[in-house]
Parts: sequence; structure tokens; C-alpha cells
Amino acid sequence: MEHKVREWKQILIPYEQAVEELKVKFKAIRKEYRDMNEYSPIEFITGRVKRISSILEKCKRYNIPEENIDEMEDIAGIRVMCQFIDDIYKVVDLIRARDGKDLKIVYEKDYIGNPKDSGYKSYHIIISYPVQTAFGTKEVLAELQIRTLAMNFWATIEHSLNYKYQDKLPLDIKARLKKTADAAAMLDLEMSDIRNEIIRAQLMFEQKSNLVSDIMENLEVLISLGRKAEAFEFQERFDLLWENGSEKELEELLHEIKLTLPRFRMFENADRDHGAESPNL
Ligand code: 0O2
Ligand code: 0O2
Repeated sequence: MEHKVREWKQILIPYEQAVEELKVKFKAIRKEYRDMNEYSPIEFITGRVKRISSILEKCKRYNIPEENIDEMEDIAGIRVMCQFIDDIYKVVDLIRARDGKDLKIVYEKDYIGNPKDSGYKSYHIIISYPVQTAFGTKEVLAELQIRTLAMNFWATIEHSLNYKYQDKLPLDIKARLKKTADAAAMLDLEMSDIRNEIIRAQLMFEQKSNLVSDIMENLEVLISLGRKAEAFEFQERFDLLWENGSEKELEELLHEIKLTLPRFRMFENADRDHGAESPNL
């Protein structure tokens, strides 16, 4: 038994690595957009390696011999969550653009155009992903599920109910879940309609929070230059603007702080030079 557990651990290592690497790669895409103050089609990413019990159960269901589990497409699973339906297709395009580069697309399953009977919606892309191991390159299959926040909300709850009822959901609950899937789809459509307004508000929020970080970082520099009184004065002005000021006024304050830095740096250098000479005086 212990031997078997150790064997499983070893089998799953490349899948764990694939999940970690893919998560880093999708997070990097999101960061790139955000660093450029642009709207990111990716909201957040999760990933998991399928549990051993689920792998065994699937082997049984599909008659897959245990030694062939590398045929299973979803041992490594990545979920990419988007705010709007359009974003899903942007993410799909981003993935397609990488086909033949750091990953290979095996095939795609469009459960948005063709939702499952349960009401499940999501866009799946099965990829083959090369993992560098101590024993050379190993190609593993991974399933990328791309969905909106509403689709994810529905799937998460439906999945846990299915788990609770051991895949034998009572018919009335199934029917009610189907209705909630329709409601989630309506929500996605409605949100897409007011998309531009939401994106504009989010970008403004993002810009303001970048501005605030910038101001705080520059105030820290000011303090490190020994200019506590000036930093305090700027901080007080910032507090007032934070409550009632516009973004433009915050930008002006940042500009003003930045302008003072070279002057104080000059003073600091002069003080240091003076200090360095003083022992010889
Ligand atoms: P950030 O910068 O907040 O995105 P991990 O190993 O922690 O990267 P894991 O274990 O695959 O990821 O999944 P987990 O812990 O469930 O969630 C992964 C990331 O998604 C975490 O952020 C969560 O904060 C974020 N997340 C989960 N649920 C939601 C949600 O409903 N809304 C939003 N916006 N984010 C969610 P990170 O990666 O730690 O950092
Ligand atoms: P996990 O790890 O619990 O998420 P399968 O459903 O796996 O037997 P197939 O054809 O191999 O069938 O894959 P399919 O149906 O394309 O999609 C597999 C994964 O999609 C599932 O993984 C779910 O994550 C998700 N999924 C598919 N259908 C539904 C659904 O009706 N409801 C919910 N909530 N999720 C669904 P697993 O196997 O459930 O594993």
C-alpha cells in the first residue's frame, strides 16, 4: 500500500509541475495587462491536480487501464475566470496564438455554444504541455477551462451538490439547477450589455490605486532622504485629496513630490560629502 502511494506521488509530479507552470503563465498575462493599465480578459486563475480517488473512479467509468492514465485529459486542470463572455474568446485566441510554441492544442470543446444537458457552460481546450523533468521532457495532457464568473459560480455549486448526492441528483433539483443556469446566462448577457460602463469604472479604480501606490512609494523615498516634515505635509495634502480630490489633483500632487526629490537628493549628497570631509577638518 505504501509502495502504491509512493508510486502515485511520482506519477503525479509532472502534472503538478504543469499546473504550477500554467498558472504562472496565465497570471503573467493578467499582470501584463494590468501593468499597462489595460483591461485584462483574465480575472483570476485556479488550478488543481485531479484527486487520486477521482482518477481511479474515471479509469473505472471509461475502462482505462491504470497504466494508461496519461491518456486522461484532465489530470492537470486549469480554470481561467473572465468577467464577460467576450473575454473568454480573447483568452481562447491568446491560447491559440501559443499553439506549437509552449503548448500544443489537442482539441477544443465548446460547452458555451453547446451547453451540457445539466446546464453546464464553459469553453474547454485540451492541450499537450511539455514538462522538463530530471529524466527528460514529458508531455502531459492538461484541460484548460475558460468561463465567466457567473458560469463558474453555477458550476461550483452544481459540482458540490452532485458530490453531495453522489452524482444522483433528484430530478426536481436537476430541473431547478437548469433554471439557475439559464439565470446565470441571462446575467452574463446583461453584464455584457453594460460592459463598457463597468470596464471604464474598473480602469478608473485601477488607475487611482496605481497613483496612490506611486505617491506612497515617493513619500517613503522622501522619508528615507531625511525629509520627514515635508513628507508629512504631502501626506496631509494627500489625505484631503483622497477624500475629496480628483484624479487630476492626485496626479499633480505626485508630480510635485517627484519634483522635490532631486533637490533633496542633492542636499543629501552635499550633506554626505560634507560629513565625509569633516573628520579631516
Ligand atoms: P491574486 O493576486 O489574488 O490573484 P494558488 O496556488 O493560490 O495560486 P489555487 O490553489 O489554484 O491558487 O487556487 P485558489 O487558492 O482557490 O485561488 C487562486 C487565486 O484565485 C487566488 O489568488 C484567489 O484569491 C483567487 N480567487 C479565488 N476565488 C476568487 C473569486 O471568486 N474572485 C476573485 N477575484 N479571485 C478569486 P492568488 O493567486 O493567491 O493571487
Ligand atoms: P473535477 O476534477 O471534479 O472537476 P467527465 O465529465 O470528466 O466524465 P469528459 O468528457 O472527460 O467527461 O470531460 P468533460 O465533460 O468535457 O469535462 C470534464 C470537466 O468539466 C469535469 O471534470 C468538470 O470540471 C467539468 N464539467 C463537465 N460537465 C459538468 C457539469 O455538468 N457540471 C459541472 N459542475 N462541471 C462539469 P470532473 O470529471 O467533474 O472532475
